[in-house]
Amino acid sequence: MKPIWTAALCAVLASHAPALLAQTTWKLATGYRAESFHTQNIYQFAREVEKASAGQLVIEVHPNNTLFKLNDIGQAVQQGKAEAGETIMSSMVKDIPIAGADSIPFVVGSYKDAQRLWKLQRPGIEKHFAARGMKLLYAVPWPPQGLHSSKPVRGLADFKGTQMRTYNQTTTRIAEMLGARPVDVAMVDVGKALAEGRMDNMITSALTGVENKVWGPIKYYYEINAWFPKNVVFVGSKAFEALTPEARASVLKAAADAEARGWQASQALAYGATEELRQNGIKIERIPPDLDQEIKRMGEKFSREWIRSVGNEANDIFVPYYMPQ
Ligand code: PCA
Repeated sequence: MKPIWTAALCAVLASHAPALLAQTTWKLATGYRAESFHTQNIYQFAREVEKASAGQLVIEVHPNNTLFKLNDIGQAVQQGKAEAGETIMSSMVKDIPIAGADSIPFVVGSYKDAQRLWKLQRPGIEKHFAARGMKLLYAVPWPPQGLHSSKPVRGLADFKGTQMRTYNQTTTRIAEMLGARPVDVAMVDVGKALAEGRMDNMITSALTGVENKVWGPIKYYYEINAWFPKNVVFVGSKAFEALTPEARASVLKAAADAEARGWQASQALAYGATEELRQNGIKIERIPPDLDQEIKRMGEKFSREWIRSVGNEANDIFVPYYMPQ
C-alpha cells in the first residue's frame, strides 16, 4: 500500500508544484525614459517585488513608449495587452474625469497640499480603476509645473499665437485659454521639437526642462507653481488576482514603499532642477503681478469648467479639500 500511497502523493504534488513554483512575468509599460526618476523608482519597486516573492513575480519594465505610448497605456492594461503600466493620471480624464483633479491650475501650491489632494482623490480613482479591471498600485507627483519660454512673458498678449507645447487634454485647454496654439509633444520629444522650432513655450516642471536640456531655445523659467500632476502605476485586476495572497501582499507593500520614496525624490529633485536651469543660462524670473492675477483668474475659470463637467465626484474631492475638518 505504501508505495502506491507515495506515488499518489507524488502525483498530487507534481500537479501542484508547477503552479506553486511557476514564475510569473508582468510587462509594465511607461512613456518616460529609463533615467527619469519615476522610472528609476519603478525599477526599484520591481526589484523589491522580485526579492519579496523569491523570484516568483518578475516585473519587466518597458520605458520610453516602447511597448505602448504614454496616453494609450491605461487602455492597454484595461484590455489586458500589458499586465501593468504607468501613465500621467490626467491622461485618463476622458474616461475617468476625476483623474484630472491634480491638473487644475493653482489649486495645489505645495507638496503638503498635493498629498492632501491625493488622499481625497485616491478612493474615487481606485473605484474607477476597479470598475475597469485595474488595480491602482501607487502615485507619485512631478515637481511643480512652471512656465518655460523662449521670450520674456510680461502679459497675456505674450502668449497670443505662440506654439505652446502640451502633454494632455488639460494642458491643451490651458493653452487655448491663453490664446496660444497647442502643440502636442511627448515628454521624450521636447528637445527635438524645440530644435525644430515647433514650440515656443510650455508649462511643465523644471526637472523636465533639465531632462530635455531645453537651454538654448528656452531662455526664461517662471516658477508659477501651477499644479502637481501625478504619475500612476497600476496592474490589471486579473493579473493581480492570479497571484498568491503572499505575493499580492508583497506587491502592495512594495507599492506603498515606492509611493513614499517617490514623493520624497520628487521634492528633493525640485529645487536642484531650477538651479540647474539657472546654471545653464536660463533666467529664473517672476511674472509681473498683473499677469499673475490674470492667470490665477484663468485658473479659476478652468476649475469652474472642470467642476461643472465632472459634477458630484468633483465636489467629493474639493469640498473637503477646501474645508478640512
Ligand atoms: N513632466 C511631464 C509631465 C509633467 C512634468 O513635469 C511632461 O512634461 O510631459
